[in-house]
Amino acid sequence: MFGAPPLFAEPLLVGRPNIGDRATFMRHLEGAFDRRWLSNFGPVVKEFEQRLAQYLGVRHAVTVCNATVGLEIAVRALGLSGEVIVPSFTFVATVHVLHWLGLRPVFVDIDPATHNVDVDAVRRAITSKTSGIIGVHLWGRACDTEALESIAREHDLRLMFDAAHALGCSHRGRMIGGFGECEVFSFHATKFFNTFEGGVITTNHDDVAHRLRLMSNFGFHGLDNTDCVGVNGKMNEACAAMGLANLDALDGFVKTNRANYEVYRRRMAAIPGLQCIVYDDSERWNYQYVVVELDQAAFGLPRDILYRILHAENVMVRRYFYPGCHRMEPYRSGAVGAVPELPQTEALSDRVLAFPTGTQTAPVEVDAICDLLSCTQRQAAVVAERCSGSSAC
Ligand code: T4K
Repeated sequence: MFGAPPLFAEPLLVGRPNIGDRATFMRHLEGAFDRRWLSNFGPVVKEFEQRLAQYLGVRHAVTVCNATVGLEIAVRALGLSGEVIVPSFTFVATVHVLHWLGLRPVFVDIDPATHNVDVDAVRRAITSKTSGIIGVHLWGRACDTEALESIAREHDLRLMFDAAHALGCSHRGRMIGGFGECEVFSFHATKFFNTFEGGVITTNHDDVAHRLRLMSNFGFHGLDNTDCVGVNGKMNEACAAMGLANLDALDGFVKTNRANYEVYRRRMAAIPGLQCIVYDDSERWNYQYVVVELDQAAFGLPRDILYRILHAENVMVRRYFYPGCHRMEPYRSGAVGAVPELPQTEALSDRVLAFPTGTQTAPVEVDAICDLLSCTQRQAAVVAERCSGSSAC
């Protein structure tokens, strides 16, 4: 700080890729080269889909080139139209997909305890034009799927989940993947489990799976015939090779993330004003997002000052998901109607920080980050104490 070299010589990043065994990846890739079969439902993709379906305990796993396209295909496959209810506190892809497809995203607020959609707000947002709900299992913590399923049944709405963060996480003992009519996972490089780019749509509904497969391949049914509109949403063999190598390594990724998370959580419990996300032992987690809420009064500094201090020390925390989609373009200019007030979303997005973890971050580095946080908080408290009552401050 203040002219001294940063605490870390190299930046510690959120979202550093976890990479499984390179030889396994290369072996699958060599097979694809030998076969001269690189895309369009090759054997590596097929094996990857089978292993995913087995791991998640679902009937169908339809791989896609990324989760954004996966969400678009899912929205089309479920036949959503008009208005779709969605949280604003999410990565902007969830919302862009709807606007991109000509639908109207209807933003709802979140429950500050879970960061997921507030189910009462969902009920209040239903109109005669509502066709569906997209819940987002933020940070891998499941939405209140039971409440959302019952709202969907009651109002005859389609229900799907953006499960981009949730591979390897469970809800009431069941792996996320089989809730709603379908769920969409991201395998982007920054996710705890990656295929460079990629994703999968999971479902237990045979008819939905059929449409997903058609739509991810231009609607083709046979060589010269299309059954419906479609897009090129296919995963290729190289991405699936990465997926197979990373599936073998998945338990190790979780173990590493958990070790880091436990250091963060233990250390932050002793720092006033910081509240680390709780992943309790009642479920399975991937521990990918170490999300921390900062209480400015108790910590002594605003979130954005701490953000700058950490960046100056090469701890590249992220403000996921500031400022909330409804305060981003084109939504804040009213592209989908009046901009709603979402007090919980706005307050939470002003106080969150996501910290580095994953296989490129060691527990000893996490300890050093927490030393820095602790020291910063103590200094802030001293300055606040000295300034109290002083007109110069
Ligand atoms: N729904 C939700 C809830 C999502 O969070 C996402 C994606 C989606 C849907 C859509 O999924 P995909 O269509 O992407 O499959 C990143 C990711 O690009 C995005 O996938 C992810 N969510 C989002 C939360 O994070 P940015 O804008 O933060 O990316 P960027 O380039 O700033 O990188 C993030 C961090 O990762 C940096 O610290 C750098 C580091 N990084 C990144 C890459 C690509 C690496 O260390 N190595 C790498 O190869 O969006």
